[in-house]
Amino acid sequence: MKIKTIRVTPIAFRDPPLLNASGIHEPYALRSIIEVEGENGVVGLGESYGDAPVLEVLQAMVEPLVGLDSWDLNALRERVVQTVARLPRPEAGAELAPGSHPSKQVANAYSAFEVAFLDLTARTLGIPLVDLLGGRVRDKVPYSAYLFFKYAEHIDSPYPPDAWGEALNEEQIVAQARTMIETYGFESIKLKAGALDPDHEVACLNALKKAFPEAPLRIDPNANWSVETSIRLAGELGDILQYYEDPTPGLEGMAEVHRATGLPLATNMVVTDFDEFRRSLALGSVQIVLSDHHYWGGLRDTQVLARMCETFDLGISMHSNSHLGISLMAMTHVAASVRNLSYACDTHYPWQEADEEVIVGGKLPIVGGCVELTDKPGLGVELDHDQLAKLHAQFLSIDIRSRDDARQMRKYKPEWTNPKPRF
Ligand code: GKR
Ligand code: MG
Repeated sequence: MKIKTIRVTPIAFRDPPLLNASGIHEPYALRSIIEVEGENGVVGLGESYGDAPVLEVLQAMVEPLVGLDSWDLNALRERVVQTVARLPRPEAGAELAPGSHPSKQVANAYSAFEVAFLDLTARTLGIPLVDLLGGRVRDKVPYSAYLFFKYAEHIDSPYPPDAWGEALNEEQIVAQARTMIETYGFESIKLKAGALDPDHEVACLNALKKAFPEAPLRIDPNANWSVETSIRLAGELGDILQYYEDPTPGLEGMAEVHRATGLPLATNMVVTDFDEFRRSLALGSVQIVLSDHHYWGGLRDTQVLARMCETFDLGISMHSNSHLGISLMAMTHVAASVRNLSYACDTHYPWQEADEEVIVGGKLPIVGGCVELTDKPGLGVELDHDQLAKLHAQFLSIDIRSRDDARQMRKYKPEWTNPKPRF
């Protein structure tokens, strides 16, 4: 289907004060919503990062893509490559979202439009998007309870505090897990670590094990622990971990931790493209790759990655950043097409507010820990234009233009710096 018009709309939605290795989430997360309209009037949807450097590329793509056929993903890639080559290369920041790194400009712009192109094609054909990916091998995709240490409220948000409350100790983190599990039925638990004292974080994971003995557990310090700390704590974690996610920086560091502990290591930080995949294989750095179609280069490259993981006997699952329902459905469609999906995927979705979804009908249900695919065409969701306008107005009303969790943390702790690793 020939493309008539493209719209890229930056939005901002509330994000709770979640702690991580870099600092703390800002009061708003940024995304871009992409609409690709065909000559038949059908609109394909996409969702991606909303940080300024990414947004610049997405907006620069609007004109070169008009007139292309939504089938023509090779031409899409070519035009992304040409456009990025013409733009100035942004500086790298302190990203926890690898997708916003300058080296990912092509991969994430391609991905953002690939989803929307596939959605347009599938809607035009009247089939679910997953059918363009070879069809579903499962009807629903499992996600995990993604726990964060957090403050009770933001220092600088005009909104009242979120309903989750503070989570800094064992009792509070168990309560957070209980709410998440009771509300969404998650069966696996991931604890975002690298924020507080590592021994305290391990004590919290042990408290989770006690409270939810059946749930597979993961801990993710986002590479904020030294090799030494990672190995020492593995001694206490070994028996209760399903996998150890990015304990320490670098492919070499991860390989050393794996050699010393024998634990399965997962990553969304050291294997973020096929070149790193190759180097990781040579070093034995990771045993599970957490894919993210937003920066791996789309839904079809995620399938290629899954095949590579199968070939080399690695596990595969999915990483997430703060996102809304269009991304959740794109993740769900691709995960439903991956035969060897080995673990429940990550999602930040429960952290987003019910009145800030951009799709018709509000937030998508997560039931029994899963998101279910329907037989509706494309991604199976429609854009709510009033909500889009509201969240775009919110974007225009704030001054955040790139995610910076360290800058936000300095509002609480002016001396905050980010040595890597911190512990
Ligand atoms: O949202 O604070 C966060 C996470 O730390 C995120 O930025 C990471 O990219 O969720 C991610 C992860 O698994 O590393
Ligand atoms: Mg991670």
